[in-house]
Amino acid sequence: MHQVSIEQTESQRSRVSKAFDLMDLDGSGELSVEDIEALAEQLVGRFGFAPGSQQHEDFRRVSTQLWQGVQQDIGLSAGDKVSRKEYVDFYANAEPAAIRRTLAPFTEQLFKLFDTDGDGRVSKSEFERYHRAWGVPQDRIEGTFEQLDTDGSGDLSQEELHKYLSGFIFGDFR
Ligand SMILES: [Ca+2]
Ligand SMILES: [Ca+2]
Ligand SMILES: [Ca+2]
Repeated sequence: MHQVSIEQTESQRSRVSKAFDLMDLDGSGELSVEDIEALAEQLVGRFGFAPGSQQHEDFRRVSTQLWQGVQQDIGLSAGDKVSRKEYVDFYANAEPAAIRRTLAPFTEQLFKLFDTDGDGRVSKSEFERYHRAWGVPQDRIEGTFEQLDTDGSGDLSQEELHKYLSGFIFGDFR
């Protein structure tokens, strides 16, 4: 039993570490506010929203909130950068509720970007549209969608999308 839990911890650490790489856009080995701003620019650009648009501004705001949340979680102050070790040590062991709190404003905003018809659900075609812009192959998009649609409703709720984003940013599907 003990053996298994060590392995789980190790694989969780490696997932969080990969998520860190994804966020550390300039590859400096530390997360800074510049990384988060660049990530926000990149994401919004992929959705096709121009700099200065409302969507762009909203997204910058929630990205800053996400960044502040990460710093608070880890116990740093405003100007500090976040090292890989600090990030992994915290998020590999974080409670899902803590992650949810940190990620919520970001998830809600990103959900609005996905949900282009504003019906409160992300349909498969809304999900595909975004991922095609990243050049993700169709079979992988479909596989991911099926995996995320845990209740099999054929579309994604905010809850289901949250798990996906949580995996990207903090290294696990929760
Ligand atoms: Ca960096
Ligand atoms: Ca929709
Ligand atoms: Ca669903």
